[in-house]
Amino acid sequence: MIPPINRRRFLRLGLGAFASLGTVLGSRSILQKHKLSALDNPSRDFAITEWSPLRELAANKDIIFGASARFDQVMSDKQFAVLLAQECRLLVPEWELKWSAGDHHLRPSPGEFDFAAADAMLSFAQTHHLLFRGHALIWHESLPKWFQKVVNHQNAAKVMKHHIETVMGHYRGRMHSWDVVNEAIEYDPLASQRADGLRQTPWFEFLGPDYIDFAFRIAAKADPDALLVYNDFGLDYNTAMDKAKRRAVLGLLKRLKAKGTPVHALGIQAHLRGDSLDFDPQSLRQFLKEVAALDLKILITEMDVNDSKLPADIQKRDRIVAGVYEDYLSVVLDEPAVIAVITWGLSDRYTYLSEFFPRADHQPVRPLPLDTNLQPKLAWNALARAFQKAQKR
Ligand code: 9MR
Repeated sequence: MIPPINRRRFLRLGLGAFASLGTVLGSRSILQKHKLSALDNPSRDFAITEWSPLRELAANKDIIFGASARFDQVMSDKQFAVLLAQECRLLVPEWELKWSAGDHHLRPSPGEFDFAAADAMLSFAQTHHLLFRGHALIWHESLPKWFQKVVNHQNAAKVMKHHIETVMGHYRGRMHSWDVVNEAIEYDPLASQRADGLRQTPWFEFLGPDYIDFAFRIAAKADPDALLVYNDFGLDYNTAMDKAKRRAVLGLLKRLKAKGTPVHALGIQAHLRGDSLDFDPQSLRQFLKEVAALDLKILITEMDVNDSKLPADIQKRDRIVAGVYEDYLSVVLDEPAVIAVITWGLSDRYTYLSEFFPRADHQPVRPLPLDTNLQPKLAWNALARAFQKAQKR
């Protein structure tokens, strides 16, 4: 999770001491505003020639289009569920396969597994011919309260093995892919003490850097049919931090491949920012090429465009967001190793961004392809156009 720098943290970091910083930030924010207005091109055309569901437009190029959703959304909102089944070829539960998220607990206690919600989602997926994807087996977030009390150096390997074997075993042969390890590189690898940038998670602390290899080896045995994915964020832009993250992720993947770890794909989350000025097609292409050269597939796993800093005007905002979708996808879909595009939610009706990154003006956020009334926005057109322009895999 990206920690916002609030005033208190700002002061705690000691930055408040620099009296001149206010002036610097002031002029920088004017410059930023000026550059932001350049992001909007009112004459940019998102016209489309074919109104087929995204799943079909993507499938024409052998690309999988999917989205995440939650149990309560799929079960209680019929209108939404219809759209999900219509637009998507793949479904990934946003909470239900994590150890513990929101009010859902896959792992209520050390000895228990509650598959009811994820099972219901799988059955929805099967009824509507959607592939099912698992997220996430080994992650430092969304761990249950008991984890800290129960798991230690002595039993961590056993706990990990038991979790992966039980959960993957339960869905064996029925999953498209699994995020086996999620976000194992530090939020900012530049600030890391370690050259490899590995994040200091409980798993790392208990088992050392080899926990990643260990998890993948157990996973490969538990479900030999599933595509095994390493998933991470912060890989999208040409900033110092994202460049360091790309380097660290590539390093990790190279080490895993050299060891013969059964990792099959990189998941690039692609939580994009509508106000970023740091998108650089060439360096992104290069990164994708280097990943593909390791004989790995690539999945875009959690795409959305954060519009919290964009102008309030909805036409403008939607145009900028759609532009970000189209610019990004036109680059990534040029790489034949990219086999799937998954958005983190399908409709603005349900997006984690409204809780995690609300707008200062309290207007609803608009980061996804469908609006709150489930109508397609320009972002939908952008996805459709990108699939139409893509080469067949
Ligand atoms: O969208 C998810 C939010 O509802 C959960 O509270 C949170 C913790 O489980 O996770 C969010 O999803 C994250 C995903 O699992 C991993 N990548 C970043 C996503 C957004 O924070």
